[in-house]
Amino acid sequence: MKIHNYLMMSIGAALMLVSCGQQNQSSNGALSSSAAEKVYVAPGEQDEFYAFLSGGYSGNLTVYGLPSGRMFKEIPVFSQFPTSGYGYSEETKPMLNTSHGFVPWDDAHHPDISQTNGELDGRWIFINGNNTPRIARINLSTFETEEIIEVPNSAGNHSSSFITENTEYVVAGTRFSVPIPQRDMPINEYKSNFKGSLSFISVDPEHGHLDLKFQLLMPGFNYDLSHPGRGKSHGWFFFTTYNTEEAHTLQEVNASQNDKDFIAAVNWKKIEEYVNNGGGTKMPTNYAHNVYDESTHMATTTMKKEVLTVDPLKVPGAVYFLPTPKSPHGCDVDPTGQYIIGNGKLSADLTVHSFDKMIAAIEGEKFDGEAYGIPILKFEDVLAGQVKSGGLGPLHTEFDGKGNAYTTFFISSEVVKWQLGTWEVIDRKPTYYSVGHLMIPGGNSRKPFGKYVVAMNKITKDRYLPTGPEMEHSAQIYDISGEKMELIYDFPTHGEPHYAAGCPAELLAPKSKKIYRLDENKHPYAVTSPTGSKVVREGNEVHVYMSTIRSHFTPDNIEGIKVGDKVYFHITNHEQDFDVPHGFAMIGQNSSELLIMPGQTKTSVWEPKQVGVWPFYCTDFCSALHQEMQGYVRVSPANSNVELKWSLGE
Ligand code: RUQ
Ligand code: CUA
Repeated sequence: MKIHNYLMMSIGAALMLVSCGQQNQSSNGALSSSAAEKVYVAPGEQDEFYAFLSGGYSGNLTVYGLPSGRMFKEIPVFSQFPTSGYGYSEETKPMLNTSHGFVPWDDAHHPDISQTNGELDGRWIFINGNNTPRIARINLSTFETEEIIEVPNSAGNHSSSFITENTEYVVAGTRFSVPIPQRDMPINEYKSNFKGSLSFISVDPEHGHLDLKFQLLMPGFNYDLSHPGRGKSHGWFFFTTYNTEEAHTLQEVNASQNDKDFIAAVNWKKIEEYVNNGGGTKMPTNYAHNVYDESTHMATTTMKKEVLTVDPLKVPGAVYFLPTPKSPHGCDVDPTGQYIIGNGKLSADLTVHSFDKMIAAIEGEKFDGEAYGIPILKFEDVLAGQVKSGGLGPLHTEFDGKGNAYTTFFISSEVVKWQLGTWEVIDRKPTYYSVGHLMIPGGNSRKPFGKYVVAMNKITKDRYLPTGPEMEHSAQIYDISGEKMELIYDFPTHGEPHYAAGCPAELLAPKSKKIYRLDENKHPYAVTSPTGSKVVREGNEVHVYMSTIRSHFTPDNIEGIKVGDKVYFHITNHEQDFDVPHGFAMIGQNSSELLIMPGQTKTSVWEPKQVGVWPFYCTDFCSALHQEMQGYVRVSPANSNVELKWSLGE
């Protein structure tokens, strides 16, 4: 596939590594000085855009700057994260509860930033957990995960988490169809028995709180990706499907039989109305809803027992199928809301449907049969055009807001720029290598910021210094401000980014939270003044109410703990200064350290198993006396009568 030709030259003490031989990479590629200037953000200067890249199998979300490609943060979402103690602290453990118990990992794919009137508003970012179906909401002022809702009756939560243009709903569609409700049955009875659920989760406009409003129970296809209508098509949602064959084994052959699969067009406004008028059927189920409260610094889990399901046949006019070749993957809607693009991954051409034509065909009742009672529109009646791209394996499309679309091709490893309306290919540039998703800031909105496109690639190979058999995935930034795309930068990512969301820095930076106010701390174990520190025994449980400030813990000596106790360290950080967290780590604890933000309280549990005098310390280098920030706990035998006492400076 490519030629590796490393030429190593040592000049004096310097070692230069030059990679050449890639046919398409000419001297005016990423190494030219004008390209370097385009991505150079001088020391002390800041980036123009935030980019949020999903972490795929890392379960988290990473934050980068564009155009520098500098990584700013990893936001823990579905995975335990020892760096901050997320999923380890008592306050955040409930975030990872599900109906399957504590699930400390997921496969996070598609972030989407909240919108108002179809434009990014920068309040929240949503992301899906693909494996144990969940949707998370992250607050974009604290950059913390605030809410995770499990999605019942779903499996492989992939056509998610996309939002409607006023953030009315975050939508989650199932990739796998399954028995609904789940039950013991032969797998080969899949066909016509399994169902695919499309979930509409409402978002409270004030606080962002999520509520599973209704679930549409669709035929047993695979629902791959989705995007909302916008502008004229606001009120509709579009889902690509594959495996309309309803195969249950050897999918690579059996799910590729049909010449065309479908894009499902769902009129959610119509279904919302139906549901608001008492429509739908309540079904018993069990799913977790986890909410983090910023004032108590604590998450709680509520198990929900019921879901409202909707049979599409009960709401005439709500769902239609648009035939789309050939096992389409990406389902993308242009900024005007007129064009719906199906990226048929086994097709050479891109299929573009017209919203106006779709409405006309529906009104003219020109159907081409039905599938399980859902009308199928005629392909020719809804087709706006086809892009004869010459590429192979189209996956995803984004838009620049200037009438152009950019589609990734996995097999031919390129980004292709084409024009909406004329369907003409304008430019194509190779990616290194095998691009999956791509992202233009605001590319999934009415108002994209078409300056850069970021390609996220599946294979890295020789792009960076080798790091053993596994390389981090690579991303590439192209300048798209001109007629032709220009590759200007390469940077490594973390996990496997499937999709990203970007927005102008000025939308988020000014409102980014600096501290939590100590006088607003409502944590039940908070210590809001240093004199409030204490140690309280309740049977085998010991609660340490601890405070920290540069450079000590109060208390720092504790005696009277016994083997068999369960010790809760509730630590309040008394700093009220930006970017001064303190850490806490206890020897031998079966957990991670904690990072406690200014004004925040977090709890770490320790169950001492050995007699002795055991140290704890601050893990974050917080001052010149950081190494002095430490203390001891004396652990006595289970039957000892050493008195409980604590102190600082005695
Ligand atoms: S989607 S590229 Cu195409 Cu989840 Cu991964
Ligand atoms: Cu506090 Cu180091």
